[in-house]
Amino acid sequence: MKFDIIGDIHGCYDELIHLLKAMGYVWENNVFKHPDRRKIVFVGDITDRGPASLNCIRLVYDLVQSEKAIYVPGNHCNKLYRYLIGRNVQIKHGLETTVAELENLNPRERKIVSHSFRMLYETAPLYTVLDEQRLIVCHAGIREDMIGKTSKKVESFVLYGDITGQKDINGLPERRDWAKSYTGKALIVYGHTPVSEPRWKNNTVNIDTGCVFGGKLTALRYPERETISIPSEQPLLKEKFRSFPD
Ligand SMILES: [Mn+2]
Repeated sequence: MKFDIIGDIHGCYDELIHLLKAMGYVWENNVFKHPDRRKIVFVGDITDRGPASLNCIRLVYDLVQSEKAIYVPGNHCNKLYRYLIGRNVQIKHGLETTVAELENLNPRERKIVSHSFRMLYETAPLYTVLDEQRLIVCHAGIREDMIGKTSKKVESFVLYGDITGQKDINGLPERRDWAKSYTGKALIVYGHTPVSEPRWKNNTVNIDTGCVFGGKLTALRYPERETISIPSEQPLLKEKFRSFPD
């Protein structure tokens, strides 16, 4: 099986459609299909901040339902899910855009899209192990010793990365560079931390190229290990991108 793994979308629906078409997916019988029967894998954070989060939910839900795609959740997905099941979450850091879209719907439409997202989230694996354990897709990363496990500690790492609990000089949560010490054989494909170009490090690749911050939406084609990107239609916010010393 061949895969096209797509980075953090954050409501950038138009760029997602462009990317799927650029990779050869065709719209047929109300679903995107690839003539070579490739499968899409989403790294999570499909909603929040961008202009069309609900369309992203609808499309990802339909693709997963029709077994054309696999979805793993990101931290924004986790928070939206908790909001939808009535937990007391803070409506900020991008969630406010998705909530505003929901509030613009009539109650029936709102119920449908909320139900779709809840189903999507509840049936999603925390991360996915593919191609006979040669490929792992997870939102923020995973340590080699965590592969195959699903404890609370693993969940936190997969959703938020290797956080220290401290803030960096820009006031953002400090994240350790876990990829730097990864020595595993499986290729780990992840997102979560916006970088201006896909970042390869020790058999890991970060494909969150900050589409919602004016970067680009990137996919990794596997097993080819080639990336393809679509430029963002959003204004560029340079300060949102991180760089890593090698
Ligand atoms: Mn994230």
